[in-house]
Order: sequence, then C-alpha cells, then structure tokens
Amino acid sequence: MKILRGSFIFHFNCIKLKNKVFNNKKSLFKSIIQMIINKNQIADHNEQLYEKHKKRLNYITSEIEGERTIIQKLMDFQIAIPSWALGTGGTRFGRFAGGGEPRSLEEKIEDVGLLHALNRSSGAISLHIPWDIPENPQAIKALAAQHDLLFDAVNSNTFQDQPNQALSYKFGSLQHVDKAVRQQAIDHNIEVIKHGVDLGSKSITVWLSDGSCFPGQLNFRKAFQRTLESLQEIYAALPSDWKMFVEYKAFEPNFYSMTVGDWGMSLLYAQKLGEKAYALVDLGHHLPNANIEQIVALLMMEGKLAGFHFNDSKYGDDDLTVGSINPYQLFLIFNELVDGMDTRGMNHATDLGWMIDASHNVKDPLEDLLQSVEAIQQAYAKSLLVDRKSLTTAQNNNDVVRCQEILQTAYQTDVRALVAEARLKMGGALDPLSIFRGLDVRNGLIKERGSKTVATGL
Ligand code: RM4
Ligand code: MN
Ligand code: MN
Repeated sequence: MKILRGSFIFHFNCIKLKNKVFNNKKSLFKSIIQMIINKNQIADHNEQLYEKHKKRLNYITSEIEGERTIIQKLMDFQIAIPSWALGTGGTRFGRFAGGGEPRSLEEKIEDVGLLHALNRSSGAISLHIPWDIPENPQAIKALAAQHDLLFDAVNSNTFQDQPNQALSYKFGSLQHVDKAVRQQAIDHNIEVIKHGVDLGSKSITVWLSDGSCFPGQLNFRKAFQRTLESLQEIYAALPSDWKMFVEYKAFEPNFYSMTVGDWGMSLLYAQKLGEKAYALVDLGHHLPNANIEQIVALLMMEGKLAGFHFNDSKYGDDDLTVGSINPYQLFLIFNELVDGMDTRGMNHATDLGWMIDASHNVKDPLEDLLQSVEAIQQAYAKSLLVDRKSLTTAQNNNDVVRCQEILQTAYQTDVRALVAEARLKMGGALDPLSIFRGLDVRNGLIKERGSKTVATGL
C-alpha cells in the first residue's frame, strides 16, 4: 500500500514537473540554450532522479523541523553571477583558456541564463565596466529578461589603464595626488552608475587597488582624505534608491599598503559617506586566519554590511570555489548573517548583496559556478537549522560544549535534498552538474562559439 501510494505520488509529481517545465519553456530557454538543452531534458533528468531524491528528502524532513520554511527561503535566495567569471581566469603568469567561452556580453548573459535554467538560483548578473559595457542597454535588458535575469551591482574598474585613456592609474585612482587623475576616476564611476541605471541595477561596488608599494611613498592620512573626497563625489551622483558598496582588500601582490585595506577602513568610508554607503566583504580579501564571521556580525550590528563576494582561498585572494577549502567558515558566516538579519528584521533574499567573485583557472567556469551556488545554498540552509533559542540559552549559561554541539548539529546535517527540492519546485534540475555533463553542454558551446574563444574580464 505504502509503495503504491508512493509510486502514484511519484508519477503525479513527474507529470506536474513536465508541465511546469513545458509551461515555463518560453522564459527558461532561448537561443543557444534552447539548442543545447531541449525543453524536456530537465524534466527527464528529474524523473530519473526523483525516487532517490524523494527518499533523501523524506529522511531529512523526518530529522528536522520547519523544512517548508527552509525550502521557501532557499527558493527566494538568488545569487548573482559575475560577468567576469564566465571565462577561464588566469594567474599573473598566464591563462589557459578553455573552449566555448562567451565572446560578448550577450553570450555572457546566455551563460548565466544557462546556469539559471539549471539551478533557478542564479537569477542575476553583476557587470564589470568597461569589461562589459552594454552598448545597447534596451536590447541587453530584454535579453536578460528572456532568461529571467536581473542586474545586480555594477563594478567600476580603475585598477587598470584602458586603451585611449588620457591619464594613468599607475599611482592610484581615487587617491591620486593629481586631482585630474582623481577626476577621471570619479567620472568613470559616475559613468558606471549611468550604465547601471539603464539596466536596472541598484548598487555600485567600488574596489580600488590604490595604495603604495613602499614605505614613505604615501601619506596615509592624505591618501584616505583624497579617496574620501572622490568617493563623496561619486556618492553624490547615486540615484536615491541606490547603494554604494566599498570593498576592502588587505593586500595585493607588490603592495605595501592598501587605501581601503580592511573592514575598519571600509566602515570608516561608509560612515563618513552616508546612509547609502556600506562595506562589502569579499571572503578572499582578509589576512590569513581573520575571523570573518566576527567582522560580518559587527558590520551587521552597525547596519553597514553591503553583502558579499563569495569565493574561497587557502593563502591569498585565490578566488577559488566558495566552500571548497573552508566550508565550516562559510557556515559560520551564514550563521552570523541569519542571526543578524533576523535581529534587524531584514529580508534574507533582498536586503544584502549576494554575489560570487571567483576566477576559474583549471575548472570549467560554468561547472565551478554551479558548485559555488550549491555551496552557498548549503551553508545558508544549514544556518537556518541552527537552534537559536537553545544557543542563546547555552551562551547565557556559559555552556560552551552545548554551544558547539548546537552549531555542529546544524553543520553536520546533510541538507542537499532540501536544496535540490527547492530547485525542483522552481523548475530547475535535481542535479545541475550531472545534467550539465550528461548533456555535454560545454561541447555544445564549443560547437557554437569555437574552441579558441577568450572571454573578456579576468
Ligand atoms: C578584485 C576584487 C574586485 C573585483 C576585481 C576583479 O580582487 O575582488 O571585487 O572586481 O578583483
Ligand atoms: Mn571582489
Ligand atoms: Mn578579489
């Protein structure tokens, strides 16, 4: 009886799934994606995996409470994909480009659309200007809309000189001793905001590789003040519903000091700029062993956390797949985030910026991004499992053992079926990575775009 009932539900759900994917096909698949992933392939894939998935889901839901809320929160949670991470990255010494990389902004949007079709959780793209200038914003916006994509924060670039640029950033941009160079960098940032406005972005991320290479080269105080003044001019150009994210970074090879070097400096700029300015945390931008979860907790306490650039690292700003080196840290960060957001009554999905900032040197960028999104969702789901009431009681009783047990219980829970269920409910694939490989998506892209393409960006 039980088996019969189970198989009936299984069958019924499969029909529902097929219909859902079929009905959504217009918004899910376009152009190249349509050619590579045909409309029923996700449904077929899900059908094949459904029984196994259901077993896993039944197990976890029998172990935890509030699974519906968790699944809903996972469904609401979207992670922006950086336009500069869709091709193979490189190190300072070289780049080993893969095939089928996107050759234009349009193709980058298609790549993100492809990810989003598979996981339904990559519904936004973050553009780096001038690497990805939307020449025809209306058309770009329409293309993104076809793939159900929004535009997340726009990013300025004053850490490289561009061809035909009048003045050089060799000695800095917003901090430069020469006002003309600063003005050029300010104008560029304002230009970036304009591009963002055209596309419906609501924030600009400013990351500077301003600093000094040798002791004595720079007057720290004056460099800070010049940078602040420049940021103030950019801030003044923000539309009323926009935010400015000031991203810090402790080091850059060749540098002795960074002008926005840690969360203290970011916070200082953000506080002096005003209520629309926030500090952005890129996980790879800290000195080794920094307690990022504590930084996050305090930035949130001050209402000054912008959001994240997710990646992972062992030594420096390695830009590796988030969760690949230190998944426990990622969980602890999310644990603070959920606690902080709930305390402040914030919307988990929309009140902070969730972005990936990674560079893929040896993996297929799209596979890496699928792994990244999954890792973020897992850390988020686990942090939603933390028994906060008991944790507070244990903390108040100095019951250190219990505190650890509570966190570990959540962390050790296998939440993969919850994440997969959220995907399934949204019309995505139960196992995006396996369907990506099963359908040989990369080869489809190579056939379309060629094997010698090199994406712009990092
Ligand atoms: C920096 C920083 C910025 C990113 C650039 C490309 O290290 O993480 O966010 O825009 O790299
Ligand atoms: Mn970053
Ligand atoms: Mn970085």
